[in-house]
Amino acid sequence: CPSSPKHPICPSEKCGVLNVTKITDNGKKVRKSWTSSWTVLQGTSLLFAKGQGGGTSWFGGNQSKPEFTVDLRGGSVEWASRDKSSKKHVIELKTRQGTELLIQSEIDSVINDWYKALVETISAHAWE
Ligand code: I3S
Repeated sequence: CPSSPKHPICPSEKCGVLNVTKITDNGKKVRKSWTSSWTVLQGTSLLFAKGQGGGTSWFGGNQSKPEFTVDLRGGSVEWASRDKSSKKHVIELKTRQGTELLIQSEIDSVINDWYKALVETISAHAWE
């Protein structure tokens, strides 16, 4: 995982900056709000920290916590249909808890790698 000057620590298999919005929260539809998030895949958890310009404080250190975490076990991932977003390269992630997220990057190779990583994580833990 490449480190960046703003995020020197990457303790996980995969991390990077992605555009993210929730569309459903525990089964309830919510208004879209795209934000750029530092995203970390750690085991079966996907963690998001809001904002990429927040100085050194980051949840890999000891000062701050992730903004939001989802458990990938029992979830599903697919490429979002055009009615979900007008953006390119959008992944739709659904959790067992009934939260749906859209995850996007303008860079094909970046989003394709995330897609693979999410599919692998979900299928590797399918029986948990
Ligand atoms: O699915 P929608 O409602 O077309 O999503 C768009 C809106 O969330 C829009 O914000 P407001 O209508 O709340 O101002 C966002 O700016 C757009 O990015 C959303 O659409 P895309 O197609 O970019 O996901």
